[in-house]
Amino acid sequence: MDWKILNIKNSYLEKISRAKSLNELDEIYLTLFGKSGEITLLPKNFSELSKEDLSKIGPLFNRVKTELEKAIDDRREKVRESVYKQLKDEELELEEGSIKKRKGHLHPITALNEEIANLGKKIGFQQFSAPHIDSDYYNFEGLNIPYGHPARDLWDTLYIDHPEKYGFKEGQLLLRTHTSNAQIRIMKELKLPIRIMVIDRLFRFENLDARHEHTFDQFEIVYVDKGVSMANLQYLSEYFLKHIFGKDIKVRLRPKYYPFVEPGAGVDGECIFCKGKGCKICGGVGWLELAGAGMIHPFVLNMGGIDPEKYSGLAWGFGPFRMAMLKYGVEDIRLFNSGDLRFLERF
Ligand code: FA5
Repeated sequence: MDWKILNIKNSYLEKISRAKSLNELDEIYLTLFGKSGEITLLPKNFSELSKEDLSKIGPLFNRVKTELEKAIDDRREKVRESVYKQLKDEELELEEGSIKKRKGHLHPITALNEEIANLGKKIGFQQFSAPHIDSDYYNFEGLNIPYGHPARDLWDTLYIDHPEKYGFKEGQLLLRTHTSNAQIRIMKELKLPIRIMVIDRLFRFENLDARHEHTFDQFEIVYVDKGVSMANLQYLSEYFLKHIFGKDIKVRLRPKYYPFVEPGAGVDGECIFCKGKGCKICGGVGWLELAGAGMIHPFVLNMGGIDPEKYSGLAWGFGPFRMAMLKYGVEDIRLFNSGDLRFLERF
């Protein structure tokens, strides 16, 4: 064993002293100290050693490990110095036009949200905003989802401890799990008829995968007037989706339960990755759920101070991140928040 340790030491000290770049040193570091690096794996065999051998090998192993780490650090410093020196010695040749200007652009989600906002504005919908940190009442209770109701499990919620720190006196505080937390405020604060859109951020304690983020946007519509029906919902869905995806987009409405609408619907777009056949990205179903929607429940209209006998309303919450996946052919939703320039430069 001691022979093996010394062998690793000698051969790697030699390699380290010859390394000419930081990349080369990173590679050496990984072969030694990475998950299955030579140094990382060595102690696995220590259990086979006698006590006496272990008392010699243990300290030797620790010494060699520290020596190799230090050799890599020192060599890194030397490589850096020589790169700086080289740069200093090089003459900078600057001519007009020799530096390319990098032009920025809007993030694809911001661009899509702007497109949505303009489409809504054209047909008389105005924007409204509600708090990101909100009370349980606006996010759940007032939307017909009382404490302990099983439907709360539909939203994996991030609760906030010690609300007094944020200037609130009592009651449970949370990060809103949907833009529907705006609904009661919209009804209470605005005059009828109501045509509102909320395009904003929300947060969930989510299991992440190709189509689930923890921080994402929703585009909520609240439309309340006399005689509003599911036909308006169908029309508005088509209006927005056909403008955004082109008129060939295949959309389906299917029954879906939300406690704050009756009837409720899920709005799906055909998965462009498998053309409806079912793949990893759409979870094998051939469709990507783009929105939840429905006719506003009389309980919620009452909470908003609106008489459900006289008025009816529709609401939906679209997911612009999911829409952007379909529109731009993005195979993993997590790329949008990644800040990875290689991804952002695709747009
Ligand atoms: C809601 O959040 C309801 N508030 C929607 C609603 C509004 C229903 C008004 C009825 C009336 P849901 O949890 O299904 O519903 O989310 C709505 C949309 O947000 C989904 O269809 C999807 O497009 C998007 N979405 C949901 N979860 C995620 C996630 N983890 N990552 C990215 N997008 C998501």
